Amino acid sequence: MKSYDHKAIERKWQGIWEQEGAFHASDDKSQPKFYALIEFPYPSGQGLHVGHPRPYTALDIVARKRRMQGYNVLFPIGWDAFGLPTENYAIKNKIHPKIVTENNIARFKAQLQSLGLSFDWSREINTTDPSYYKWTQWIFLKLFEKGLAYKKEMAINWCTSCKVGLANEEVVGGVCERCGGKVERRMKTQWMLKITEYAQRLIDDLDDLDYIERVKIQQKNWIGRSEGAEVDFTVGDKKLRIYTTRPDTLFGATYMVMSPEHPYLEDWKEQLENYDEVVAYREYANSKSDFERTELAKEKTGVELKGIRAINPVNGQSIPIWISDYVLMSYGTGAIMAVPAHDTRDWEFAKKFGLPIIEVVSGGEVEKEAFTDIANGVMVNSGFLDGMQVKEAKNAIIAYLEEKGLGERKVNYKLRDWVFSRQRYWGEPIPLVYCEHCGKWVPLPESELPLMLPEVDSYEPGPNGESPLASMEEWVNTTCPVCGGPAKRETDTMPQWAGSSWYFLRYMDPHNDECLASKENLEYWSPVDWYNGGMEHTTLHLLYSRFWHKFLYDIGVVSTPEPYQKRTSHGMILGENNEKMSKSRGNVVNPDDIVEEFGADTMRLYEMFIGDFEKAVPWSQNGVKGCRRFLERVWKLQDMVSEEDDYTKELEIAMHRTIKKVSQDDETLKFNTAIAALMALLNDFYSAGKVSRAELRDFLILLNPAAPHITEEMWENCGFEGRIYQQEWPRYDENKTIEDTIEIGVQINGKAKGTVKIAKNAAQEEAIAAAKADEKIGSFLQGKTVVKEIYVPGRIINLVVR
Ligand code: ANZ
Ligand code: ZN
Repeated sequence: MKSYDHKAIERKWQGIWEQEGAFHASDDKSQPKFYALIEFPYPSGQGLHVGHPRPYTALDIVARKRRMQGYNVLFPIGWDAFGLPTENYAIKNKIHPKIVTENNIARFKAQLQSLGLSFDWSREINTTDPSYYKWTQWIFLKLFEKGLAYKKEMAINWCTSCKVGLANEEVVGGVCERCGGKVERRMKTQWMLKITEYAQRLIDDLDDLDYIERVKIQQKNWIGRSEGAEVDFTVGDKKLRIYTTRPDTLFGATYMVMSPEHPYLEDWKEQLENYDEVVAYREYANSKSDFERTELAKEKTGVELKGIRAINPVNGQSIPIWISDYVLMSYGTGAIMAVPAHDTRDWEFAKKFGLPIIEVVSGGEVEKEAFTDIANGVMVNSGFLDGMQVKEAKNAIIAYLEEKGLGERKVNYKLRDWVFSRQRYWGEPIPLVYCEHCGKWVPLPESELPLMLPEVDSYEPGPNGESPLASMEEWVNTTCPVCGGPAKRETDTMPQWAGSSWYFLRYMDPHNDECLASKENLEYWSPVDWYNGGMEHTTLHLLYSRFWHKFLYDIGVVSTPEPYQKRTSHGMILGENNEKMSKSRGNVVNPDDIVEEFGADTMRLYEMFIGDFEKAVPWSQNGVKGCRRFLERVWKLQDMVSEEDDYTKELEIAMHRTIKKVSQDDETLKFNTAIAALMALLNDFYSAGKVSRAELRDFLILLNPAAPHITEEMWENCGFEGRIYQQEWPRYDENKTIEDTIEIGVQINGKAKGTVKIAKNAAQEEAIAAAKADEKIGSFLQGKTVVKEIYVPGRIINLVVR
């Protein structure tokens, strides 16, 4: 037999699949469908990272398996190609971003194709293609038409190095998410999308979705629903309204705090004895990001308003008013009642400025720290609330406030509207013009879409952060579609999140030029059945695209209220020493090198075998070699085939068990243990010294989704009919899977840490994989490197870690 030549085999089968259109989704809607989706890549200049193939291979396994189970599978790919890195590169190297994008895509595409992923390349999309962004613009116009896009002068997060406004989500730890540059506050007029109108539905509808729990939790926290009340305090002839989640503590309010940007401060210009000090403080606060302002740990600052005081509506007490940066204008009403006894920030502020602390919920020592436990406290010093539990007191005080007209029950959300303009070149033009005569923003008629991105000489933003489009007078000056008078185009472009907010719909009908996708196709393919992507996209892309989809549902474009039925997420691949892979650390593994030396099948298998799919794992070149050795042993099965056409008696149970195990594990993200089961079965073949045709046949099918090329080649070599990708997924008989299992102890560095259940005759790989997959054992391994694995059959597993 020839030796295992991965290069020849992989080239051959990639060519055949392409030629046969093996993985094209069919338009025959009589079949059951399955839509598997991965997050389409941003074609950066760095090319593919070894982190990319991990989720791609996982869903490729699912997609290939579903085809074998008789589904019409849509497993598409495309390019999320607008955005800053490309534009910055274009500016630096004086190459048009379009060319940069083309080159990057060509490289990415070749890399992805070399991995044998079963994408339907006939549906490839590109967000920068006018035939695509025509529909991004169309959706924007619909949002505009329904009043969900509006322009607002606002303080924005301004990245001083990218020279671009950032959404709150793009500021991480006070710096720019992309470049790590300093973020300042600036006033700017921006297009906004009213995602807040969908806040409640975005929470409620999570209930019916199969998202992994941590995604649901993060989305809920991000939307940040809280229940409380708004209450009016009297200040002179004005009512100063506050928002509180703890109206029960109203008797403990010893001062008020307003945001330095609160509009009342201007109204009080005359009354205030220290107006200058207020203005100076506002400037100081403005230089900081919201993140810095609200950080719990930071030293509290503030200015007392001299010359005015507030009256607490429930006890008539006169209390001082302060301004401080920790109160944001963008949340609640921009003013709070401060209850230092029961709120940590207020407590620190009161201690610093010597303000009184009055306990209103008993159970703590409020002179030492704020008492914030709401489950066990009882109300004190609170008039008619005394003796009540917190929850009871909350309802009682709200009823009282509502009855007296002093306030009302109120739900608030942390979620802010989505800042939808960027003052940059490489994005979708916003299809609106401003007409002086009509006195408003006027949408372009649909027939004028796409509004093409014009050619410019320089893509650099202007010195004050204007979009590069602003300097193109010829393009900017146009006529009003309504009155025909002179009008000016909007020169901001859309943020990178625009194109990815609906791309999964375009895959359903990518070449349609009448609509974003036909009704029949949308109905047939929706929703995406399984979407896998990074946890870092939970609060941005995932929320944005759910919002757009709900909007499209409301206007009758799509047929389901939610875009994705199931959402899972993968862990990162780290460098060998458990550090993040990066150029500066010199620990980057190039997937091309692995594919070249060991083959795509080894690469794929390794990335699935590397560890728990949901956790971060370090790369291991030895692990790669191990997977290659496994495939070489698989290859040699060709010399061991017997003439028997059934399962042999000896291996019948092992066959049924393995089919069951692989079938189930591939559904629950346990690709590593699925592969371990195949390794164990291979050992069984070797122990028997032979493999029957039926055994080999099903073994190859089970292995095919993870290692598609070698299995296709062996299928052909062994004279099985057709292609392996056209076969049916093997079935198992539950009665024939029953076999003795044993419970076995697991040690880490010689110390007993738990037990796992394994098959009595489990092979070393299987036993070790079961131990690693165990939740308890796994938690001891987090962040460690396993240097030695010992298995004493039937007795003990010992892992030596560093
Ligand atoms: C009085 C009080 C007493 C509060 C107490 C808390 C505990 P969440 O849950 O995040 O919605 N707050 C209201 N508006 C604010 C703003 N614009 N900037 C900063 N803080 C603001 O938090 C609501 C609580 O955060 C509110 O309830 C208010 O403080 C504060 F024992 O009011 B609380
Ligand atoms: Zn007009």
